[in-house]
Amino acid sequence: MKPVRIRSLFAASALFVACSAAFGADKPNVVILATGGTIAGAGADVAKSATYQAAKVPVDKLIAGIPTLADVAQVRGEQVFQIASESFTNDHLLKLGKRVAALARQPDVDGIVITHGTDTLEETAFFLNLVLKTDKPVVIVGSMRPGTAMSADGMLNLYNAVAVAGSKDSAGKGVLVTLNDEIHTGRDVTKTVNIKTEAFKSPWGPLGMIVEGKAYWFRAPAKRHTRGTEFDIDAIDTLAPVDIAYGYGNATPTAYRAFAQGGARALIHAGTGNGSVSDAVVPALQELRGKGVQIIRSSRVTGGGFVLRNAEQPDDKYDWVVAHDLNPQKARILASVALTRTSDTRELQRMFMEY
Ligand code: DAS
Repeated sequence: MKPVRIRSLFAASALFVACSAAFGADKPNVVILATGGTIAGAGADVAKSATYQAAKVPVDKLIAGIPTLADVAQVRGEQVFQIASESFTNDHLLKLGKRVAALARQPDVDGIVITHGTDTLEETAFFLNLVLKTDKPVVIVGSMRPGTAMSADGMLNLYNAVAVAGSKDSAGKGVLVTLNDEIHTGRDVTKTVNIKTEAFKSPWGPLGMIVEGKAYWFRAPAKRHTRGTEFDIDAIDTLAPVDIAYGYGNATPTAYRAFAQGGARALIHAGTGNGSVSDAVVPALQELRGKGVQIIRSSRVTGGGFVLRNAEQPDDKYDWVVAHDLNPQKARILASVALTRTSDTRELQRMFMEY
């Protein structure tokens, strides 16, 4: 059999992509907003799936690397940032959120995908879930391996994210996160493993699965989100500074005082057990509360369960807030958004129970 000349093979696939795009007119319009991360990473050795540089591959190359995207959607890309997500700031969240909101208002946009580093993906997902007033699918995706590594997961994760974002069934479910064939709510999902492709879990389980480009749904979010939110990204120009301090044996008040000194309007206590606070720290938190700093008890124990008000600490007496089932990093996001609307403890507690 005569060997197929690469040129003709390349021409054939280019023709295929062009045709697919042309025939895609009846396909949903999905915009991919790229921010960086491992899904845009590149390494020097196919055998090294954990040694690479994040945030190297531009969005157009990510799209070109998956010709079959044209089977599920008309896709175009925007490079919003090109950073590793551990370097996200509140300003990045606001800029990204405002861009997503603007695109969601466009009648020619059916769904939005955000490619993102995995380290703080859960924070961005919860933030957008809180502030985007849209029913349109917004799907955040990352990968645990760079595209240069064997068994890289980014290509299929991105294909799946586009398929979910282009599906009418995805509408009205809030901000979604898809990796490793699962679909999670941006509210619950968290990174539980730092070096495997099965890295993301939700304490209350995924919403569904995506298999061969088709979404299968098994539950719906129970908390307020997107269309049902009282927060509006277009009315927020600054997020409140909120910091997190860990609880552990031999803990001291130093970090809490330093954060307050640095301007924190709320402190998230990542407590032991049910958000417990060491006797060595309680007086400092009471003093800081007296100076107007909100104290919010979360727990370093994650994976299911929640901090119960007035159980481990007299929250009513101390005028403190409990983060309910939100882990410390998610509690920081909600506090940063909530404090743009109120400093009232009872109102803050309502928000932590409803979102
Ligand atoms: N540093 C990680 C980040 O950008 C890489 C990744 O896993 O995406 O979040």
